[in-house]
Amino acid sequence: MPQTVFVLNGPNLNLLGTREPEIYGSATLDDIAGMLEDRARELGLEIDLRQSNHEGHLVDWLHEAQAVGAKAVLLNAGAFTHTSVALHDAIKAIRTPVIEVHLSNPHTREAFRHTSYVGMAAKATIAGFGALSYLLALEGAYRL
Ligand code: CA2
Repeated sequence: MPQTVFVLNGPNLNLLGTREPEIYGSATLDDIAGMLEDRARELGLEIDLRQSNHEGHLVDWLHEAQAVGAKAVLLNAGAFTHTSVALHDAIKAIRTPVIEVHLSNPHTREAFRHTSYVGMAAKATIAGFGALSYLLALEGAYRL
């Protein structure tokens, strides 16, 4: 049975590819899902990609990742990255490794994006490569 990698996406990422391509690129979340699924097939992994605009859904899905024995979670928590102690605690509460993912590099942007409650709890962070950040995070998850 292939192991599953959860790919969890937070608020507004459902709009990816429709606005602000200069910051986030032109790939949609479906494009990213397709790219990850192609690579996952080669690696013998399965992708379970989800998006929600609600913080509690992301918390529940982190718990679920552990409950179903997922290999890893790739987490782009969107703006919750910079605000959510609940996500920080959820990452700490599970043993499943969580890799923080960002399309942009938050450290080159506004000061309010420089703090990451997710990053403080995550195993690793990949940021600034656009859609490729997700693929690089999958490569990292595979090697864990
Ligand atoms: O760079 C990233 O991946 C971010 O997680 C994206 C978040 C932002 O709040 C973080 O600081 C960095 C924002 C996602 C919003 O996505 C949009 C997609 C299309 C149009 C507008 C927003």
